[in-house]
Amino acid sequence: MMEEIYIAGTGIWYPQDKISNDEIVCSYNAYVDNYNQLNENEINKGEVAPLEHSSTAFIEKASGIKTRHVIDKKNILDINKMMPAVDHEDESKLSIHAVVAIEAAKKAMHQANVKPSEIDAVILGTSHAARNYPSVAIEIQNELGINGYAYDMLVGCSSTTFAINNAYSDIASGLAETILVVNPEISTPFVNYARRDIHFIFGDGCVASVISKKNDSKHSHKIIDRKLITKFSNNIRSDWSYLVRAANNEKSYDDLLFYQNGNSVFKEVCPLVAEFISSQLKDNNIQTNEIKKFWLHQANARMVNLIVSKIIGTDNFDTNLAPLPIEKFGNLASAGSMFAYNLHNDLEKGEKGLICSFGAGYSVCSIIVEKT
Ligand code: CO8
Repeated sequence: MMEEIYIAGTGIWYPQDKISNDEIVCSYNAYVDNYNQLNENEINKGEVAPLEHSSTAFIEKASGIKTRHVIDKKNILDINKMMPAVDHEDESKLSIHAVVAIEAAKKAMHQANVKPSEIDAVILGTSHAARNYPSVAIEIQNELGINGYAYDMLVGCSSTTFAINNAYSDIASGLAETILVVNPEISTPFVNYARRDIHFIFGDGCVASVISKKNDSKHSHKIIDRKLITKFSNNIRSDWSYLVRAANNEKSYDDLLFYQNGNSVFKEVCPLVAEFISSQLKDNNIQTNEIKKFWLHQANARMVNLIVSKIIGTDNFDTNLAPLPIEKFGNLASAGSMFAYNLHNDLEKGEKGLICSFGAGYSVCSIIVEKT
């Protein structure tokens, strides 16, 4: 018989700075007015297209986002900067990814009731590598005094669930008994705040999870099934890379940042994920009404609601069934689904829930769990 493996505890970190829709729109619109004024002659001659204002009403209707927590509100809203201020990283201090991951990891270890000495590995999954090497996971392992091995992995918005899946596989194979998974998502340095279709979407945050054979925490869920799929798409891309320094063809930094065809993502990913989850439930002989919580990737509130309504066959359901921390935190890239799990961890013993990420790749990972 396959051994039982649990999500034994989780912890989250998010910055204190918070930006409302009105604040982000006010900053963006000031940038637009300034741009249009500076380019007035070219705009009048029809040589440059004027920029259009953003709006709080559009953001709330299109995404469900009301606020986002960020590492540096002041510089993001300053129209002469439009990005957070961060330091170059080097050996003189812990990397930002390590600092926030350690904060979240301490809470996860506390919930899981495990000490660093009981952990056999650290897996860090994130959408953006902080550097090429050494792995930030090894830095975290060293700082927390964890033995065994550690490594970083990148799977866009599915980095968290894919990392949990790796942890499960390593435990199931006997390589480890307890693994710390950390998912720092410091996205705002990579957001182009001068783009109307993107400026409102992302926040910063980090989640950590302890995956273990050990089950002596009141927060734990047994992992029942995992299912993964990837399908190549150019609809969510970032071409930033170490090759940039040597590239022959000219591109601006802005061209290398995150960009997406959000509408196509919406239209293609919703049916893909709904069918994927429905077939997973069928394969496991689980009725849709047995799933008491859908902790889904927080890219867009409409997307979460559409996917759940396709799975359960009605759009008449309570947000309690599919929580939406996106309202407060914005899109936290891969950390979103486990943020939802951490903040809405209220199933009764024996009840089932489903964690599912989806995003760049495309990549999807769905994990069915049962409250112990
Ligand atoms: N204010 C006013 N109007 C606007 C704005 C704005 N801010 N932005 C766009 N509009 C306009 C458009 O120009 C368009 O006008 P028109 O009809 O005249 O062309 C109209 O509003 C409608 O635009 P859209 O069709 O684009 O609007 P949608 O209803 O599709 O909403 C969303 C846009 C919110 C982006 C939506 O498409 C969405 O959420 N899609 C899903 C995207 C998604 O899931 N992406 C995954 C990204 S996360 C991920 O995979 C990890 C990546 C790593 C993180 C990167 C961090 C930097």
